Amino acid sequence: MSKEYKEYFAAHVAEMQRRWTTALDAENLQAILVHSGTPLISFQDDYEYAFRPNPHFLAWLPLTHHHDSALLVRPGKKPCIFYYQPEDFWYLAPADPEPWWADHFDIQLVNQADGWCTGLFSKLNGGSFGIRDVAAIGDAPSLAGTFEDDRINPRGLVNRLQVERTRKTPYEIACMMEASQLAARAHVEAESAFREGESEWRIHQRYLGACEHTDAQLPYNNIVALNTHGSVLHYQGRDVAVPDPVRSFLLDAGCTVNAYASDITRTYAARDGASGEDGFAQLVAAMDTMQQGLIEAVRTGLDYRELHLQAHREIAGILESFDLIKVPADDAVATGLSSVFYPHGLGHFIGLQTHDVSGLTDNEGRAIPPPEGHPFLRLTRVLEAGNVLTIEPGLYFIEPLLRQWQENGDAAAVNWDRVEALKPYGGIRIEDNVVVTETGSNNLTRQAFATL
Ligand SMILES: [Mn+2]
Repeated sequence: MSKEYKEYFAAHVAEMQRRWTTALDAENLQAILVHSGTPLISFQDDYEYAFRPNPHFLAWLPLTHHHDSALLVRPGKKPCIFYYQPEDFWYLAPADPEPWWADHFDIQLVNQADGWCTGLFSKLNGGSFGIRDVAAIGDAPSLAGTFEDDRINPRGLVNRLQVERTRKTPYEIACMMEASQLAARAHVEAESAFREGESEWRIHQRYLGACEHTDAQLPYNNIVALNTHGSVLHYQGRDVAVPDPVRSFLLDAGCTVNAYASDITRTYAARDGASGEDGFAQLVAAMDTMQQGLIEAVRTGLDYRELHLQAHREIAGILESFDLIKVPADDAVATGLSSVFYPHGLGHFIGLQTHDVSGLTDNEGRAIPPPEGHPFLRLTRVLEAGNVLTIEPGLYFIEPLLRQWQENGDAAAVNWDRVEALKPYGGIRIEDNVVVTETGSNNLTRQAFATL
């Protein structure tokens, strides 16, 4: 269908140069130094925490584990990377730069962690500006020794660069498509493990095996939930014991390609016995149809808050038609009852970060608040072409929320017998990753499953 990401990389770097030059002009600066980051070592130990490079660095370079390097961006100049490649016999040194990306950069190899600093000053001496004309972006402690406070992560500049990151280039979309394909393959393997009666721990291992990721390479911690664990929204366990009976399986898991994420959720009913009688499988099917309908509405100019509220109305409609509530759907939304079953937001931007930047601000950096009563919505923008976001409605039987409603809400509005019957199944979430286009949207997730 589409070209490989490498074929789009030259155009991506050119677009990044154009965007950053515009931001530099607007902020009256001459250059930006982006530091990839420095590993954090645990207290009184020699053990490093899992390292993730600065996403502003990753937006230029596919160096997903590369610390203590820095990139210098100046208008009209090839971007220059101070590429940290120490001689080390404790750790594997970073490989030599690969031509497909390296050809677009001026590469200076440095073998000291602060080598970027010497390199930066040699560039300045040959130029017509000083260190005060350079902004630094990153969290490396060493930046503070070189830059004054007001030049490290200046708010106006960072906001401009983050807003640009909401508009994905063809290279970025190709990376995310590949991340979707990897994750789809791993989801299919995980579903097989579930059908074979495996534990959460084993299902997780089968997922990792299918996508050839380590845990640290995943964009976020997989949610691998059997039965009631599906009602814990960020369930982090990996039970080694298999519950009896197995009723349901919720898997929220993604992959990364060049640090670009996919974020996919599927929910399955066990085929043997009870799930059919209680209507859980039918409920999953109804949620899937509803989620596809929401994606139909995605296009340039749509206020995402409206789509979130539409999801509430539709989920309340499903609750009504499955006899889980005894009030009309509109009442369930108005009283907050729909939030008992669906307490999170419809979705979020996705890219170099699973919950990608600028979802809650306009293009000028002003906050766009979520609708009243919906504090967890992470995306409140009007959509633009090139945005990539998730659509992930859910319906859960969450013990503490149900209890609170029973005690403080209109208890008679709920059909408690039906709720009790479905509670052992945990919950349902269906999540796809969608690219906004001029005329509609492009569903990376469904395409990825279809091409397996
Ligand atoms: Mn998500």
